[in-house]
Amino acid sequence: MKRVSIDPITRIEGHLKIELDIDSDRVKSARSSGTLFRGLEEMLRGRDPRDAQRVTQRVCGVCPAAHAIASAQALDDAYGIRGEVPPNGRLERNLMLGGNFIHSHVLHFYHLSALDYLNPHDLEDLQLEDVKIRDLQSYLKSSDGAPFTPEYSGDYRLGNEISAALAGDYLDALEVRKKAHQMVSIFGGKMPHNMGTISGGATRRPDIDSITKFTSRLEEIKEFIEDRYLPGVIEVAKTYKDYFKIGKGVSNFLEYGGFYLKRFEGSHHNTSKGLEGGIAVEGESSVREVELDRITEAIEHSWYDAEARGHPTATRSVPAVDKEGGYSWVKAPRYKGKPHEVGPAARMKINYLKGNDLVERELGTAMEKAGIGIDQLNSVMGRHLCRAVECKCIVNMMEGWVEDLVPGDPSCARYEVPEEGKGVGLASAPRGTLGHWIKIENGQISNYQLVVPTTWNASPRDEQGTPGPMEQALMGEEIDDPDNPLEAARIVRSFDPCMACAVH
Ligand code: NFE
Ligand code: MG
Repeated sequence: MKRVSIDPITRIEGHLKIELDIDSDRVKSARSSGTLFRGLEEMLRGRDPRDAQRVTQRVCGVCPAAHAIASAQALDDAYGIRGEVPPNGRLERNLMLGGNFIHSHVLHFYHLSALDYLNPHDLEDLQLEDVKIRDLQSYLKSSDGAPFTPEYSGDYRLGNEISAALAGDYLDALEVRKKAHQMVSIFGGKMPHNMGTISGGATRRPDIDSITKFTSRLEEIKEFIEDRYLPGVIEVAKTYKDYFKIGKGVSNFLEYGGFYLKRFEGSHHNTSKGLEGGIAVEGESSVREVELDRITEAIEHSWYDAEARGHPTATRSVPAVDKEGGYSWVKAPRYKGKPHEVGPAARMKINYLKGNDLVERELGTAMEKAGIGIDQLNSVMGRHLCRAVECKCIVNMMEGWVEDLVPGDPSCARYEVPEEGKGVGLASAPRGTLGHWIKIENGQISNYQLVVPTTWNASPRDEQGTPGPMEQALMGEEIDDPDNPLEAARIVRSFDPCMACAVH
């Protein structure tokens, strides 16, 4: 048995350590460890509830719009104004979140993952027309390759032509990310950490200027997503088809759903959403409803005190630094006691099975082009493919939302801030499904708990000793060279882990 430690695993957000026990070239056991304590939930206690939207966005610079919406909706719920958010406020929230999704998915594929498959050094001696790529070539020749040097490299299979196209897209993706950030800031004031999402709706009344600026960027981005990102992912997926069999995690997928299409209608579940929620269990063709009271967090192997165990309405996140058996600052969220994978693969599969027309069409086409079936989404390439398909679906929906804005109409409800209350805010975030739970007493936050996408995926073992989704995706897989565990890096990165979020 050989123990391999990847610490930190690079090109993700935050600090993640992966420990593997490898025997006869196979992973016998895997441990995922968040190595940083942050304590934002504890910091929120005693603050003005309206600070939640500001503070919780600081959990992360990559998905702040998701935290903004979850916290604003938790406040809407606690204040009893969920149904009063005007259409402009609802649409602007969707548009800011959509901009954040585009940025995050494009960042992940090109700047965090593509170098697992594309070796920029292959390009050094090619005769290429593209000026930007020629610049990249001369840069690579004059430097030690940073920031393109992958730590775990090899098994490069893409031909020169695809590699050159992807390298060009890698550079153009930087510009796309900038435009996506600008889109969020048109309604949010700035990005990351927008100021525009507040309880009651959003701060900026849309006008012709903001709508035009938003639309022009959306159309440019759309071209990139449809003509380059999605086809690029399909090309990589076809070349690495074996990775549709590698990295299969748990057999349960979870999503609450997000992007409200109508005014809030009594419950999150009943309100129609651009991407619907549910539970998809492998081998079943129907999707089950999520029962929120069945969510718990285990902490037997996390460095937290016993108070942190249970449902997010009844826990605190008190650290227990030297706890025996602990190996992570990430808690272990479970649904009905079982680990569930969250993220684009879960969301796309759930929406496909529920008959969401847009997802059915786009995912169906992409699966056909990649030559796979629905069960293969639970894999390294399945996750990449679903992320790109989801990006295309969201851009498509955003075109409708921006058209529905009514210039000059209010974007926020008027309300009184009550002294007491409790609420939940649920949202889709780029890496999966997100929940915020708030309790207000004497005008202050008395408790605030977040259960975050990467907390689900990168969770450690629970009280039964059941490993988390990413741990299970690693277990049983072949590692050709334990000194260069590139298969493990590819599996982990396919989840797009964000450890800043996971530990919060
Ligand atoms: Ni820091 Fe996040 C997303 C949220 S993930 S990126 O997407 O919420 O855990
Ligand atoms: Mg939490």
